[in-house]
Amino acid sequence: MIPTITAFEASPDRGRGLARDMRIRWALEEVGQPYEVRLVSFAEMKQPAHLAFHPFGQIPTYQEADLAIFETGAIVFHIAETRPGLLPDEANARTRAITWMFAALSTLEPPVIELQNAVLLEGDKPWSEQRLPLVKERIRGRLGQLSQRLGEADWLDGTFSAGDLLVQQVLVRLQGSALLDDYPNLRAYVARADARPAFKRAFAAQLAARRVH
Ligand code: GTB
Repeated sequence: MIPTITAFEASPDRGRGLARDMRIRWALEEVGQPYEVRLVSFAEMKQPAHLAFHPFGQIPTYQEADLAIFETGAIVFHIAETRPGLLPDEANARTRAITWMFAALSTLEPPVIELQNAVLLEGDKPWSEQRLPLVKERIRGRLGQLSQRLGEADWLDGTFSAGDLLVQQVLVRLQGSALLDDYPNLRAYVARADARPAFKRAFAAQLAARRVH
């Protein structure tokens, strides 16, 4: 059965691929799984019909036959578990790739979201100017560690995996800032992922969805 995902009817990022449906589209493209998209407005996301699929009233969601799930980490993991292409077959390599998925979402992403909130939601607060450098410093710390681990390798652990997909999707959120500039290998890593045909198809699809609305 063809899965259906949800995405913003009108993404505030104006098609820059920053909304989290991009992760799901990309994962589905990597494994060659066709999918359908149901676009939802901000108002619809808070209605009971959508809350039945997503208790926090957000996108993306994923429905396939009698399965309905939310949270991008769980969705990407489900896709990677059920189709070849995003996780290695060998047991230890597979577990290490899954480890990178968790690292992306629980170690790398929180400070990046913190920065976004500090700029967008708290930028007008009197203490914002003092806090912002601290938030940026925490991100730099993580980027330095990630950069060190990646070194000159193409991907974080051997071949491209769902772990790289999620790490790249966190790093792209920093592209508007200068934070990646000190880490040429991380910039190259993001560019390498951007160049993947599956990424390009997913990016074009979310952009096309945006143009319609
Ligand atoms: N932990 C959840 C997951 O990974 O699935 C987080 C889901 C989430 O944050 N969804 C956001 C949402 O539905 C959209 S992606 N927000 C609406 C709401 O909470 O009411 C986050 C996002 C939104 C906008 C931009 N942008 O414009 O650049 C980027 C990312």
